[in-house]
Amino acid sequence: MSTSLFDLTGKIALVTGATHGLGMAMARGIGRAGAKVIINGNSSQQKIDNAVSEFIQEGIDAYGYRFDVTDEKSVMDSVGKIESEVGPIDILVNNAGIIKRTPLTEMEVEDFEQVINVDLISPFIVSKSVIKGMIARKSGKIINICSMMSELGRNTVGAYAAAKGGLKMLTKNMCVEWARHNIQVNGIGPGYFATEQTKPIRVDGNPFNEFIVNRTPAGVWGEPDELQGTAIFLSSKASDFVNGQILYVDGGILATIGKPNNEV
Ligand code: GCO
Repeated sequence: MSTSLFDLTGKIALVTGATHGLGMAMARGIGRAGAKVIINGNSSQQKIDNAVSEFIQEGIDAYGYRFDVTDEKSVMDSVGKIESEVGPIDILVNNAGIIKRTPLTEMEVEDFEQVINVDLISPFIVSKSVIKGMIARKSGKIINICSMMSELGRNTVGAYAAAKGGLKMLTKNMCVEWARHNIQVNGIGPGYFATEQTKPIRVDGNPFNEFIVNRTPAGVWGEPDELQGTAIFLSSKASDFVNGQILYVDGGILATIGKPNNEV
């Protein structure tokens, strides 16, 4: 009998794009809270195997499944395999995502489409495969990983902002359609975190690095593990009446218009 509102013992969580970065950190947090964790990736089986063995060494009950989240048939087949081999998916974290930093005037249409496919359409595809079981069981948690770009634009990330802005509204619409089945659908909007994805804009000397530190009231880049608490909260009983919300974990970025460089 779980005693804590935040205890995920007995739950099964699928986290897409969880072989590295924020996805892996959130999957680790959800696992540490007691859930069985299904790690999805599509780049290499070795990366999936490495992540699974790392989690198992830490005492987390982890499994790995490689599938392309943009391929509906592959997703449906994989979800079916997961639910027969591991068990029903109680928690889905749609984390898999890509970014292409190119000015819109120079961006090829196929590049724009690829960002939309991975960052916006795949959460729909994976949720559509998982939701049938959740509705049948009248219980489920879906967490869509949004972004600062769900609220703000910036040069060179137009496709990503369009996708993440759309994912914010898709989250709200999933809530509207599925809340009646005791399914909670929320988003997490990470601020600027120190990951491989942000490495190119975080290197010392890159003006963007100083800009972000200055633009973030906390004055630092986030560390991936700092997303774990929010991921556990939105996966747990503690958030059973929270629905259609995007929780921004951003060190205060969205609370401020910023400050002059020389202001303390
Ligand atoms: C960028 C960054 C951002 C962050 C994150 C912010 O190029 O501006 O990569 O997109 O990764 O999405 O929430």
